[in-house]
Amino acid sequence: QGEDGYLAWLPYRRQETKEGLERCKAYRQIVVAAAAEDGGAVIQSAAAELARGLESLSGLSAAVVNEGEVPESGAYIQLALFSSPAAGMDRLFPAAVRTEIGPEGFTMQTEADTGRIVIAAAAPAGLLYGAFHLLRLFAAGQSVDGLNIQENPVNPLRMINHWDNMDGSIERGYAGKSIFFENNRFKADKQRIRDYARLLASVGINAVSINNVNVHKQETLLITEEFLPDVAEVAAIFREYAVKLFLSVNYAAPVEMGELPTADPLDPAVQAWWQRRTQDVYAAIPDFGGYVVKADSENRPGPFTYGRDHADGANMLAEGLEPYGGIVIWRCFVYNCKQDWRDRKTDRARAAYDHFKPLDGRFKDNVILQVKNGPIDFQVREPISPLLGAMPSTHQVLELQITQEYTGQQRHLCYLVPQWREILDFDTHLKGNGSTVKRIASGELHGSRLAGIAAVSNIGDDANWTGHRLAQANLYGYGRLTWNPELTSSAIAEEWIRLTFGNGSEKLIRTVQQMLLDSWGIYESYTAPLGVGFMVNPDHHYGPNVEGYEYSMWGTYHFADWQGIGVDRTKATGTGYTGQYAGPNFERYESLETCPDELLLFFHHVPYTHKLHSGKTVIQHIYDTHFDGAEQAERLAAQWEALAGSMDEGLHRQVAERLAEQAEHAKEWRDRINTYFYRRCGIADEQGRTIY
Ligand code: GCW
Repeated sequence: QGEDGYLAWLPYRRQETKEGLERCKAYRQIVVAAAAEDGGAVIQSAAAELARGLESLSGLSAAVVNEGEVPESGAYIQLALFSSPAAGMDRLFPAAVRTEIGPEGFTMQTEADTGRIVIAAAAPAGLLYGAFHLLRLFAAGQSVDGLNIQENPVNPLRMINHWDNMDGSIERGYAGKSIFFENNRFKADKQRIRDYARLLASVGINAVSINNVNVHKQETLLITEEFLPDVAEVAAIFREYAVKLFLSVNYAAPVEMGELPTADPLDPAVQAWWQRRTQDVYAAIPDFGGYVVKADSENRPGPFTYGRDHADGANMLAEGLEPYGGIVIWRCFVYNCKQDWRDRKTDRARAAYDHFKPLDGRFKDNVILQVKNGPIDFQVREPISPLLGAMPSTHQVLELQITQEYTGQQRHLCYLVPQWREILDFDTHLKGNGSTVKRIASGELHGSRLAGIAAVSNIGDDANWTGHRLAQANLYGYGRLTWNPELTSSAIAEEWIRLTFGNGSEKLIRTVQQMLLDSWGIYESYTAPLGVGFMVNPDHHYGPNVEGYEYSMWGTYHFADWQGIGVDRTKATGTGYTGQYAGPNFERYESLETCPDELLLFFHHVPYTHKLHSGKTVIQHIYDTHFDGAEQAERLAAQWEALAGSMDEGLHRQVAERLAEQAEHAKEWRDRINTYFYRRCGIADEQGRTIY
């Protein structure tokens, strides 16, 4: 049952208990009560998923039947749109319930006398999400008696961004090659894309961009007649699973394709060019999502070349998309990547806010700004970007990174859901207490029409999608959390484990859950102390290199000298970055007394002897966390070892190998970091452990 990991969390393992098995056996007929017109394909996917899942869970055949063939007696599952005249709909779902269900939500009830389970929704996507929800209950061995569920996704946009190139490579990909492209074309075999669409839909993802935000020569042509037929084919696959397709576009496309001398957004010829191209795109894909744009960022072209700003640039594209209901997702990852390391005034952390905040109110209504969770770049620990929520008149989405660029590259275990929970729970105080990032992401805080979360994918064509088998938990968790940011990290972990490994061994479930929950903290402790980032090897970003970026142009410094370390970003004496935060957060970060330990060196430059709230000095904290982190990485491997025999051998070995590598590599991190700082400051470890 999918031990190679291809089925990920959808293997629907045969139920282990008699009770669980009986339950699945009872529900092997799926009745669709909905008009076949629009959304028919999505409803068919929902029904087919239920049949496939129950067949696998029960070991008996299951079937989708027409309304006319409704079984006379016995339990069955019914999928019904509110608009359908199916039996008992008004009684089960009175108006008061229906009004609570949004366009992608669903409601579900088990009828007491018959055992019939009815999933109902306003639109097809809701039925699909309801189907996967019900399958999760069956697979987890839970009772389905007396169900009375109402669910709506909290975030309107729940998106995955791919950084796939058409040559088949994936920027920051750690799980093989692209499932979309090879040899500068689309892959002929689309089966894998369909299987991927299932995975995404099963956790509620509703949008995907398939090509890298760094749009190179070949990818620039994705919006042309050369590739639109292929794009349309892929869009059609995703459409069956209610996932909208987006493309990343090259801001300088009219120039790079040799069609215009300029890409100036205020030039009417440029505007007309994009309108025409966009018209072509919609002719091929009527429900196309829109464009994702990385402009004026890391050497990519953009409106700055023409003396225009980002509002000019984004609005020009938005105009072309507007007649079709398309949107522009404009990234805010804009900073000076040609900084002189000697220049202590320029602070990369400030850049996004400095560039975009003044433009609030100038963007068209179909533009969304995409803001990375931290002000620098997906480090294991960063403060929350102060730009999030700071533009009340502008739509925003939060950008997260599922691919583990800076968190172990899927060779180390790092379950990121706890980090994302922290981000979402962060109180910006922008509109008083409780102005959390999750309320900004959902659009609720500022009443935004467009809002949500996007994240960089961690999958490739490795048999198990994510390289490290346990890294599947991050993709799963991202979807679930984006659907409902109130779900806890531990509940999501348990769901994923039960779906992936089955319910057979309580020991396995608890062990893997604990490993996942501990892993982010462990990774942080042997890599980046107290909010310092970028102590990694340049370019590929894997492995320790304390000064790898210290004298570079990328603006990512820690300023360690013989006396101290950290970046003074205070208003009083530093770069003034703290001033971008609202009142209470500004005060908390500005003052050494109140700045939380884990972010201390992000905000302050302090002597190695500075005492933390924990009571330790900075240098002793560095030593302790690194010794401890390496030990804990070893413990992870040992915990996994104890599970040998409780799962397929090949699967066990695959993860064991990665954990062994992690434990070894954690020692390298420990010794490099500890030795570097010991040599810098000459202060001995209080416990006299070996430092080189
Ligand atoms: O994290 C950095 C990566 C780049 C990436 C960039 C971005 C796609 O190192 O590889 O480019 O961010 O987010 O645009």
